[in-house]
Amino acid sequence: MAEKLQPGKISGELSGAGLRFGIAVSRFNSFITDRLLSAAVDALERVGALSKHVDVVHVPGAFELPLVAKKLAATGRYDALIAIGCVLRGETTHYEYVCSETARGLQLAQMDSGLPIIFCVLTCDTLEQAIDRAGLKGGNKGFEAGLAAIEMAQLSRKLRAAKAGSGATGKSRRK
Ligand code: INI
Repeated sequence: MAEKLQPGKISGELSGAGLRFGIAVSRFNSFITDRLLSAAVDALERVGALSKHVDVVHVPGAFELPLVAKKLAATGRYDALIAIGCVLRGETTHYEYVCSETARGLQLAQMDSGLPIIFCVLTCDTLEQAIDRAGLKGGNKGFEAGLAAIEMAQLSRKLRAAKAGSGATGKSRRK
């Protein structure tokens, strides 16, 4: 009978010790983004990240997040970035442009740089929906983003180590 397959697992632990994070946060709808930022910082703090290893950069609106994320990534200083914004649907198509270009720009920055960039941009129809996601009914997406940043930073480290041939799974390779 064939051996039961036991795949090697590579996962990112939730430990922030020694990791550096950059957070880009938009001032537009700061009533919401301030709450997302506090929760993201809280998540980083709870898993052992240090103040001196977390930088926060403010930008005018969500549309400006991709460029700043790209510049932060280019410093080589960080293990992961978090982009925080809140776009609310208005009467015009402006909403669609801001949402799609922000998402596209952040994904491009992430793929070009190879640095994890966590997407914490709320795109909501109403302020009420945004409030729900910034700590009222739907939890706080900022906290989730903080945890995602830690996990992705750890995972990236392991995959870098695996690439360098140091056995990221902790299991020896079977011959
Ligand atoms: N920016 C936001 O972050 N959220 C919004 O809801 C928003 N709306 O609705 O217009 C918004 N617009 C500003 C945009 O992000 C840029 O800062 C601006 O266009 C200057 O480039």
